[in-house]
Amino acid sequence: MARYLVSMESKNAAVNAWVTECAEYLQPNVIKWIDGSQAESDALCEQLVASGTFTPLNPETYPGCYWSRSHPNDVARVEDRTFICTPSKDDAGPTNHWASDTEMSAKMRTLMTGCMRGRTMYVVPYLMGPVGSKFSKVGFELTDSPYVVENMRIMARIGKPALDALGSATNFVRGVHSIGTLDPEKRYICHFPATREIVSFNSNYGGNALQGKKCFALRIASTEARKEGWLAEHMLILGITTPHKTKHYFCAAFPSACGKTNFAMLIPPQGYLNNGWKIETVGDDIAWINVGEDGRLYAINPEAGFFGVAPGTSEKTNPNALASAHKNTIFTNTAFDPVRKEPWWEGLGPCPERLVDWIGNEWSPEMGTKAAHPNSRFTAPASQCPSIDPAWTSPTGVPLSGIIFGGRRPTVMPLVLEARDWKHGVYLGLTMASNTTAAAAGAVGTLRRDPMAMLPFIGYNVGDYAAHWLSFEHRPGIKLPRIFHVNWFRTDEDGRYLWPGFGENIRVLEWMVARIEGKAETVQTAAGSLPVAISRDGLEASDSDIKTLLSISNKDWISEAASQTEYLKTLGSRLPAAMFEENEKLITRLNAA
Ligand code: SAT
Ligand code: MN
Repeated sequence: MARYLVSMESKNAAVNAWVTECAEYLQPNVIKWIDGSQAESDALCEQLVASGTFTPLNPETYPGCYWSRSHPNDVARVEDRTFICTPSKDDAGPTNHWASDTEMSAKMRTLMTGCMRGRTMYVVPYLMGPVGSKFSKVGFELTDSPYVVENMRIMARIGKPALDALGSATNFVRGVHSIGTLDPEKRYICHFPATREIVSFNSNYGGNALQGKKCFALRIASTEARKEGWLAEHMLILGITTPHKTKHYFCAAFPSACGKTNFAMLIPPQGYLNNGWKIETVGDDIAWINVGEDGRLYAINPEAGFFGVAPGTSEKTNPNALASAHKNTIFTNTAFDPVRKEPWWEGLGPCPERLVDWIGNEWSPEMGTKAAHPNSRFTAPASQCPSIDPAWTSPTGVPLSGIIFGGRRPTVMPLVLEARDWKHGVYLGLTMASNTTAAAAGAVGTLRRDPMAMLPFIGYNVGDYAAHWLSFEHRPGIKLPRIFHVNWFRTDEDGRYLWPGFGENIRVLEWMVARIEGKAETVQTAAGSLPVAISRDGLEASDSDIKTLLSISNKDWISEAASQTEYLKTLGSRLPAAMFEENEKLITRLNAA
């Protein structure tokens, strides 16, 4: 190439050819290869401060931390601008926005021609998964956003570990990202599973722009997982140690902003701590799950950091998240205390005297607006989490004893129920629903079905996805974990939460562990198996609330089952008949009860 004097820092010819080809149409002024070093990070942060994108925080209380604001129109994932690009619409299925791969590819090429003019293009090699794990995978993100580079540095293993893992292989995920003009009308988040390509344009926000996360680790990876016989899921991973020193790992799927981070970092109540219970964190958002040689499922966390929701995070609700985010952390769209030079958000604690809100204006409580955006985030290294599990970087992953599904359900769903078997568990996951949150653009607080909390992230046809989950039952020698459904968000008629949540959620895990260890009884209901009782020692909850939480209303469930039937019908012709059969069995059980 004549126009760019690209010094190729990779020894991989396929990488170099692709970077050169992209630079030709993106037309950056400068190309900078990211090596992942501290010196490189220091220089980039200095540049981000000079340009006003980063405000350094208090070096005593928040060393190495920065406050940042996005464009006010660019604060969440944009599901209606997110596309799965395949030859046939049927491959993307009824839950995705589809575009023809050839058409979208050509369109993005045209739209993005020259978009990096006058800018630096950073070449970010990144590894998803622990160093040395055969389950880890390599991607490259070409981006003109130093903000993205600094976030990727926390969220993935960037630079050398990725180049080392790739070696001379050519199967890296090819990602192109440009801030463009941030024009929401021309915002595109495109996935090309067949060629392992990701293109995102006109957004600088988390899930749209940090391509390792939802784009690669969920949408592209889920497509590959199906072909290769594993699972890429929107799940936290936690370990629980019992007083008799047994340890169990769980994966749990909740939609965005439903408390995955809090659950993954749960601090048990004092009585539980005294008795020797311990919770440790492997990951808070994504799990890649493979079948081990012993037939058990093993999970790795493909990420290296947390991209957690700030509002509501406090010493009381999640001290581990706060501790993780007290150094080397980027705060995006929180409020800023200009006196203490600290971030602030609703729910953190007392409101400081002076505040700048997430839009950049002086703010006071009388204004009636929120100081921090409801989807404001902290990007923090997972290694800084006090509860991080010793096995969080284990190349083999951690063996799973249980899989948990859950959502925000003010009614219908009990605190916990156990699936009757794998098929029923898959059905519970596929039909799970939740009240929407601020993590995605759109209305907040309306009930939507969200299969396995993967609705925005399944990279292929949801019917094939259900079939893939079901197929695990037939794998030779498989030892499947139990499947549970939980609901921390049950309310009474006045909207009061019946369950205290947070640390007290360990009581539900305790019951699950007892089930797994064969030590707890259940009540069989039409909906699934419920606890006879859960431990209430030291729990502040009334008998009647507990009774509501641990029972089902047949009347409510009959309409729930009918709504599930209607939902299954929207999932298209590839949905396995087994899912309709589960629905029919549920209705039969309810009618017999
Ligand atoms: O998609 S993000 O990574 O920005 C956050 C989320 O919705 O889980
Ligand atoms: Mn998520």
